Amino acid sequence: MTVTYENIKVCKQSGARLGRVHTPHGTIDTPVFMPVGTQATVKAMTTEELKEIEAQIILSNTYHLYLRPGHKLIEKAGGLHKFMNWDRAILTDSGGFQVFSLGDLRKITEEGVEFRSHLDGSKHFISPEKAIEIQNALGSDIIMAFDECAPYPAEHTYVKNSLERTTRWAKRCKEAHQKPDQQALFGIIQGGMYKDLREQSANEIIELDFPGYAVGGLSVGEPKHLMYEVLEYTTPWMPANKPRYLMGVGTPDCLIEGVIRGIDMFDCVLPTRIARNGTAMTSVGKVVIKNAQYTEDFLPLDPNCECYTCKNYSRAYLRHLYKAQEILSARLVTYHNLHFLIDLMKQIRKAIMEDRLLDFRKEFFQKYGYEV
Ligand code: PRF
Ligand code: ZN
Repeated sequence: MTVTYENIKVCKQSGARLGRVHTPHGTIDTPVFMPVGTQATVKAMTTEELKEIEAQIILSNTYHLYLRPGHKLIEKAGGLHKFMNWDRAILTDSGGFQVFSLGDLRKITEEGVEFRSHLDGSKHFISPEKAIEIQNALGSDIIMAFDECAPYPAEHTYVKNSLERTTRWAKRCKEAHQKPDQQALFGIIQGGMYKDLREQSANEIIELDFPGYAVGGLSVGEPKHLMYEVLEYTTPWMPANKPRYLMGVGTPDCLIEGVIRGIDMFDCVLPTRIARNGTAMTSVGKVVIKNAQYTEDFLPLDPNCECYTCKNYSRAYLRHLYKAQEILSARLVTYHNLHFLIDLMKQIRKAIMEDRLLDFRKEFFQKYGYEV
């Protein structure tokens, strides 16, 4: 098998999993946070910097790379790893979620999704087969099935039809996959916030036997307690010997709660996006660096952080850079935020190893608070 999951232990206090995911481009310690590099770049970070902060896997997007610069060009370059100079693992999302987010610009049929490019309005069609063809050309280590993510809220009938189509599409993805020996195709469980539909989707997708499974359709605007509830009953249906990936989730509190409910992998644009808006995640909660209170604050962004940004620069300096719209502001805060989440996962793994993840959660929330 291309990608395998090796369990190291289960936390006696919380049931969380500590493990390793082996890929053709190295081993990933799980639970893991995957920085998002939508356009073949984690915005503002060089691949050398990603290595410095010990990123083991990054995520990229089929939809964006297909539109620009085109998967054929990336294939000519020798694949996505070579094109972007990243020799560690890459996961690509199938484009399903991105295309569905286009609203009026798309039309869904059984065959696939017709949409207009957000770049120039040109017409395109992505089917399950096309999504796999693009990901085969990109050469990422983990590729995702082409799914439909139902909106929230949505009627039971709508979600049922949508998950059943997602199952049919997952089958087509599996049949279209040309490189199962080089790239692992993960299935995606949908079903919205309905327990019976999640169970149906889990059964149907797991029946197709993928090397890993994702929980999709969460973090789409529902209250957090609902997402936790869905995870709580869904993960026990997922095989223990394969990786479990929660798509598009990456606030510190959701990472901890997801791990406690048996998730191994996460991705989210949040840390990189808010960094560019001048917001840092720190051990004592969020720091909005543009606020006047930091004008003469010569402490590091996070006094408890060991990262390059915190070792070398003050909040007052970072505030100045942000106010002056200097690009270094985005770079330094992005570096810190990604370091913060990767370090949080490291602390989570240590807490699982020591059977004290529930104690860790309590301590973390006391310091960080619940706000993102
Ligand atoms: N499906 C896919 N990508 C995704 C999602 C999904 O449901 C989500 C939901 N939060 C984020 N990214 N293919
Ligand atoms: Zn830092």
